[in-house]
Order: sequence, then C-alpha cells, then structure tokens
Amino acid sequence: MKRDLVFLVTLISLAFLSLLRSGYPQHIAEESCSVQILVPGLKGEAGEKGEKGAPGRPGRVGPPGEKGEMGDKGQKGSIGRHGKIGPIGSKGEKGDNGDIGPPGPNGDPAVAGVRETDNKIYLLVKEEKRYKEAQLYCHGRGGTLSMPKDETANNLIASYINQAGLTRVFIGINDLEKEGNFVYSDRSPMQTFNKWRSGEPNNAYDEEDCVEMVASGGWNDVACHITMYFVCEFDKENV
Ligand code: MMA
Ligand code: CA
Repeated sequence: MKRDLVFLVTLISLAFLSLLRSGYPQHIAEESCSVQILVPGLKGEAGEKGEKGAPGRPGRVGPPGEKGEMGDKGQKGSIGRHGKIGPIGSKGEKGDNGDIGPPGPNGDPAVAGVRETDNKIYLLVKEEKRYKEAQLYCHGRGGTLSMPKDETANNLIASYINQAGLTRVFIGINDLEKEGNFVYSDRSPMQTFNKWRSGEPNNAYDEEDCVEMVASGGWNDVACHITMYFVCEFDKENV
C-alpha cells in the first residue's frame, strides 16, 4: 500500500513536471482567483530496462541428504592403556622334595617301637619294674599290662619280645586277690585260653602271684616283687 501511494505521488509529480517543461502556461495567470486543482498528466512512455539487480538472499536450508556410502578406513589409533589383570593360572607342577630334615629329638629310650592289630597297640617297655609299677606305668599311658586272651595276641607278644632279644617280660595276669584265681590286669577273669608252661602255675615258694611270658610264648607265675621289662597294651579307640 505504501509503495502504491509513493508510486501514485511520483506519477503525479512527473506529470506535473512534464507539463512545466512542455511550455504550457497552464492557465494560472488567466484564472487567478479560481481554485487550482492539479490532476495527473498522461502516462509517460515506458523507460529503458533497468540494470540487473543484486543477487537475492540465500534460500532456506534444504532437507537432510540421504546417507552416503561408507568412507575409507581411518588410520591406526595409538596404543591403549594396560588392560585388567588376567585370571589366575592353573596350578604348577609339584616341586622336588626338600632336603632331609635334621634328626628329631630322642624318644623314650625305654620304648622300642610298637606292634599293632586292628584293635590294639602293644608297647614293649625296656625299663625294669616290679609288676605293680609296670601296671601303673601302662595305666598312666591309658593302657594296661598286656592281656593275651587268644593265640593271635599271645603270638604277637612273643614275637615282639623275641625280636627285642628278650627272654621274659611281665604280662597282665595275676592272682593277687585270691590265690589260684588268675585274672587279667583289667580284672576280667581268665578264660579257657591259657599258655601255662608245663607245671605252671606252681606258686613256688608260696609267693608267685604275678605272671611272666618267656620267649616261647609260655606263661609262668613268678614273684611280683622281682623286676623285669614288660609289655603294655592300648585299645585303639582310646588312643
Ligand atoms: C623255676 C620254676 C618256676 C618258678 C621259678 C622261680 C626256673 O623256673 O619253679 O615255676 O617260677 O623257678 O624262679
Ligand atoms: Ca612259677
């Protein structure tokens, strides 16, 4: 609208100027008292074509293009940081045996090894004691003087004393409580099994209430106050 108004005023002005230049007196002098009304003149001839205008403003940003093809592979990156520590490796092979150790402390020199069955352990004590002291010794270690109650046990004890080079040891049989009534050191009565030597027990000198085993495995009643080596026995369930 504003442009149309400017154009209209321009046309009117141009028409007025062209009237002045064309030399017409314009009737101004003759009609000095009349009201002068300026009206647009005739439209002029078309002007020459103007020069080419300046380039327009850039258009709006277009829509995103389609995804292009994959580019070339990039260059190799620099070396990375250290990774996490790996899992524990598998167990290695067993090493060689170490050197032989120093000798251990000496055990009781009176005790020379042991013998055992499924249920019992027999211990030869090479310390001369009277019967009662021998029994106390065994009892103090959780056992009793040995009580051969069958052939197997008797043979084992006999073998043991023979291997030790002994001729006699106290075993756990006595008739201290009642003459002629032999019992084992756990107070259990003598069974049918026995290994009395021929002629024994004879209670010689009327003072033989304790029992020895000789190298053959046979039994003999002897005085309780004499001293000799002895064999203890232990139940494995108590050891
Ligand atoms: C004899 C015999 C035994 C007795 C001892 C005591 C050598 O054997 O009489 O029965 O026990 O003597 O020394
Ligand atoms: Ca005797």
